[in-house]
Amino acid sequence: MRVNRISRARSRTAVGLSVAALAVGATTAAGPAVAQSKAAPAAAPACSTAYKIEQKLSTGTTWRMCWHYESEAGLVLENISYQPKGEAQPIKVLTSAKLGQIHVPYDDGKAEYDDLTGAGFGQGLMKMAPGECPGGTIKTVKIPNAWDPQHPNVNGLCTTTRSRGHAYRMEADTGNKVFQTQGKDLLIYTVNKVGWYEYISEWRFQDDGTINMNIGATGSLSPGDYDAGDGRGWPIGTGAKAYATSHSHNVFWRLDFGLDGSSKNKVEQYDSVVSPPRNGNEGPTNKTTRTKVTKELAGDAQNMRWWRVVSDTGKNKDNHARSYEIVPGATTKYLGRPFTKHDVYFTEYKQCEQFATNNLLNCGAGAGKSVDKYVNGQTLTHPIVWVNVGFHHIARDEDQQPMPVHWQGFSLAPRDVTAMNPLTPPELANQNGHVENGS
Ligand SMILES: [Cu+2]
Repeated sequence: MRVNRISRARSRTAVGLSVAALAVGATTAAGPAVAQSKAAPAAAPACSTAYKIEQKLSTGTTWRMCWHYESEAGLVLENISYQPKGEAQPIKVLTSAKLGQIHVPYDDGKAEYDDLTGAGFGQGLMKMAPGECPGGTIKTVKIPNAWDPQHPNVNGLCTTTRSRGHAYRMEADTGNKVFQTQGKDLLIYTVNKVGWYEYISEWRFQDDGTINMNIGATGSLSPGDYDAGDGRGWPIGTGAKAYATSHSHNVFWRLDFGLDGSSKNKVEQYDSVVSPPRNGNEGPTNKTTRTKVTKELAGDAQNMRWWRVVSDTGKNKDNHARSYEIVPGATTKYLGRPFTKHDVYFTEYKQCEQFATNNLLNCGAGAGKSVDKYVNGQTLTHPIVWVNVGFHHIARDEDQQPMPVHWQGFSLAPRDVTAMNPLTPPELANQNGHVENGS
């Protein structure tokens, strides 16, 4: 069923081609990624103009990066750096960022897909109509090892900018002045068709240093799935005949940090515990503790728990170590497989570990093929961060037709990357640390 949907997605390539092409694509896809990851020296992107994305937003922040496209993983962003107006140099954030897998198990147990390495995600890059990249540029992408060798070039990578509303607002101490800025984002996205679904992979780089990664699922429900006769589906046509089978979309992102140009980043976990009032205090107390994550970890989100990746070398002008905090989005964790049981995985960099499940690369005899197996006690010197965000899709009447975009993802928020709000207006630039208002 799914295979037929792929052939619809990418012209009408013979389905038999897919398996062989995938195997070839696996080795070549790994090539450039490896070279880039090992080199990763400078903050400035090292790539030709065609593969460079550089955007100075109207608020003064510049994002720079390189991109390339892999046969299975699709878009890969590399050497991503951030330079707000007060910084003399670009600050490198990530060496590479890409999807690690989209795992789709069906509730009836009859189907389970790995959309990247088993269902043609990368091959399903869609040509974008000009109207769906408003104000931006659509770049041409050459799909490596294209299943349709006659048409490897697809106008399918949109880069544009968008307003996001208030970046901040503050009324001045005196007078009527209101300090306010409307935030601007750089947006980069592709649309990849897998079967009847179309996944919008969106990367959003905000002028305040925040990075958002989201997958939007749209397209159509699969007509072939309207057969859940075992009570696991939801009726979506007239009456109660066509039951769409419920399923999950478990999306993984793979992030190779390179804060301040070094792969030697540290990982920290923070937990806060609230205790009832005592000793005559009015209110409950809350104690926050830091745990250094020095070995590979399969981490579980909890109330008042968070992680950050800390620069080994770089400090901001307040002499605080630069870091990025992982801010999870809404998730529904799928407990059916060991690799989807955890929200975040920190693994030591290994060239052959490229996918969170159904890894195509050979890591040697006995090596695991999924991210849970990559966690095997190694000391973290060059951590790779895998973030797992799940969505349990119980179809509804509104999913026809087309299916409204459903987003899932997470953010990376800067923590002490700059000494102050990177968008601080000049009049407030002296208000760092303890400030006596009105003095
Ligand atoms: Cu779905």
